[in-house]
Amino acid sequence: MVLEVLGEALNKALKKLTKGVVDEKLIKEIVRDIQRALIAADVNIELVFQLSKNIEKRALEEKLPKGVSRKEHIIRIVYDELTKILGEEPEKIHLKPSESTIFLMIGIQGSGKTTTTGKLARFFQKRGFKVGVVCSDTWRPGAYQQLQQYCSPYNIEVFGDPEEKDAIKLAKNGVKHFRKKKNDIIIVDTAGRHKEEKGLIEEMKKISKAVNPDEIILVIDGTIGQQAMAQAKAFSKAAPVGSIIVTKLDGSAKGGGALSSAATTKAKIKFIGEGEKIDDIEEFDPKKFVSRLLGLGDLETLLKKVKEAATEEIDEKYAEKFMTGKFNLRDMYKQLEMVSNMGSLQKIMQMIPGMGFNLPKDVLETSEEKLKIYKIIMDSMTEKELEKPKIINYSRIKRISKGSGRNEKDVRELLNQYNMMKKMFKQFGKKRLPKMGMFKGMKM
Ligand SMILES: Nc1nc2c(ncn2[C@@H]2O[C@H](COP(=O)(O)OP(=O)(O)OP(=O)(O)O)[C@@H](O)[C@H]2O)c(=O)[nH]1
Ligand SMILES: [Mg+2]
Repeated sequence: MVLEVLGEALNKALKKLTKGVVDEKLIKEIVRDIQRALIAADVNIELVFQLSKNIEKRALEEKLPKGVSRKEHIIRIVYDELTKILGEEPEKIHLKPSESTIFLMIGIQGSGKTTTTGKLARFFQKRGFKVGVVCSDTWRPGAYQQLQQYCSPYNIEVFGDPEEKDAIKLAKNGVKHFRKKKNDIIIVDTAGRHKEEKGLIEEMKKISKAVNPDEIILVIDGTIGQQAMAQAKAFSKAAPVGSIIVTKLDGSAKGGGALSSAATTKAKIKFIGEGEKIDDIEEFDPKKFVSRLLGLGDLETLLKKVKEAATEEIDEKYAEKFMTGKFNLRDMYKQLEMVSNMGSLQKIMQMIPGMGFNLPKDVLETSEEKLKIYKIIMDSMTEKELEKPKIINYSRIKRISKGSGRNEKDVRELLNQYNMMKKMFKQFGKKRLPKMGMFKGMKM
């Protein structure tokens, strides 16, 4: 598990909530514990103070949402504030739907570029993409073999030539080679060693010009703590860094510092590396990361509960939208998400007079796994498609499938579910449009 030390310390602080009365004294004590834990993880002092001030203020002043205890509320606040400093929403890497997407890996010596190149190649291969890897490192002895070692067990092709001394030529030829083969993704690994730093930056710029990457990925060693920001800024000056990958979070006590400081730069953290093995990489999702960090297995339940309290009163217009079949894909997703929490649609249906039958289970119940897949697919749709799913024809399905890395069957399944729900609701709506007032106060 990542950042164990920090996680344990935060967890211990929050555990105090379960003992004794939650009063101002205890809140202050917990905030102080959290401060200490974050500082120990090398999180920037100013950031720590801002964060603890926010937590304290909110914990003392905010009104408790209905049905939520003070303890739960404070955990929620800590979670919120920690998530905020890490960037809240996950940032995705964009892939070009119809031609090769080129990633250029850069970073200082030993930051983990080559390892991460292998990990990324495998990550995308697992999602159905054809990936090629280019070794343009002419400085590190055995650089090509190192890449081979990661890639060959998975039949990921590595382009390189240990005899060639011209890095720019290697990069260019490698990209050309994989373009010809119509690879979806081409990852170019570069050198971190060089005679001198200036030369390294120069070479990086030249390679970038030669291959014209879609995304420059900066690899940062997580053990450097809050210096990560300075490093990200220095590289961004030399090249338009599009995303950051922070590595070695498995063994570092300073990971919190590296993540929080890299999160303040323009380029966003999109992946994190948590080990030396090829599968030790994951997409960086601040919310998921924080809940894991806090070690709150039941955080999900808690968040649901808070959400439940907040959505207790459902919007009449929203209900009407459904009952008349005038909802779009986004509405459906929101609905499915809620339903998977508490079976609310069924409840609504049962409350409609004269509708004493049950809805087919598979239409209403969508597993969390499925929901995740739907979310990924919907992320690859345009605004127009989300609003008006009717326009999604075969070529759009193909594009969405490619962009999301899910197969066409999944895309079709999502659309089918939408159409089915729409049809069903339309029928019900026609039969008997309930007085919308009855939805008021109902949990959805
Ligand atoms: N524990 C751990 N080790 C890692 C991680 N990522 C990389 N490493 C190790 O860090 C060392 C350097 O990794 P490389 O991938 O060779 O780094 P590089 O940036 O390509 O290095 P140069 O090519 O010399 O610039 C290796 O021993 C890797 O096994 C990680 O996420 N966790
Ligand atoms: Mg390397």
